[in-house]
This record gives sequence, structure tokens and C-alpha cells, in this order.
Amino acid sequence: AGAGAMGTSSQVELQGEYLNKAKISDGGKKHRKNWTSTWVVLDADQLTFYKESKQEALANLKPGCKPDGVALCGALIDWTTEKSSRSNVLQITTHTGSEYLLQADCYTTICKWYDAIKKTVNSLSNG
Ligand code: I3S
Repeated sequence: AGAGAMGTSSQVELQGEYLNKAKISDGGKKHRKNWTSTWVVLDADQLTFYKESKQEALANLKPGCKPDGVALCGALIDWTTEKSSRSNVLQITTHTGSEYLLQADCYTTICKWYDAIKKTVNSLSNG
């Protein structure tokens, strides 16, 4: 599937790029920052991080293992210039107080993700 496909329920809203991801806190507890390149999939209510494209990742997943994901209901998304020296960094804070940074070298790419995630967060909070 290409980037920009729109859907409902568990259908994919956006995928198609690798982004740099760092989890900087877990439930309010600070994490050591560790940037990794990850294949990100946005669906109707969450972001999921895969090591490789979703199809490959699901095929390679060990039984009982779930890919790392972020529930977007009640989350906040904002640009940040303070949490990293990198350019084009957005921050997602979940309702449980976990913080994630996403970054891409291409501004257009990260803007596309910012807009799509923001739209998803808004649609979840508006019922
Ligand atoms: O916010 P920090 O601690 O300056 O983030 C940097 C560190 O995570 C660093 O790793 P070490 O903890 O091994 O020093 C990373 O290599 C840097 O990329 C982090 O800073 P940026 O500004 O790239 O987010």
C-alpha cells in the first residue's frame, strides 16, 4: 500500500516511509534516548512501529509477540525544538505520559505525518 491511503477502523491511514523514532519517557519515567529507524504505520487509533515493512514484520513476528505501538486516544502531538538537536522533530505524549519523538530529514515527509497523526488524535477526542 502506498502513502496516503485513507480508511476507517483498523485500515491503514498512512505508511510508506521509515522515520527516526526515540522513546524518551515511559509513563512519566525518563528513558535514555535511543534513535532507531522504524517503519511507521498509522491506523484509525494507533501508531505501530515495525522494523521493516508491515508485511515482512508480521511474517517474521514470533508467536505471542506484538509489535511496539502507541495508542493515540487522549494523546498530544506537537513540534519540539527543545528535546533534540535534530531538525523536524515532533513529539507525541500519550494519555499515560509516555513520550515519543519522531523525526525525518525531509520536512515535507514529517509534516505529512504531523498532519495525519493530528487528524487522528482529533477524530478520537471528538468522539
Ligand atoms: O537529548 P540527548 O541526551 O542530548 O540525546 C542525545 C543522546 O541520546 C545521544 O546518545 P548518548 O546518550 O549515547 O550520548 C544520541 O546519540 C543523540 O543523537 C541524542 O541527541 P539528539 O539531539 O540527536 O536527539
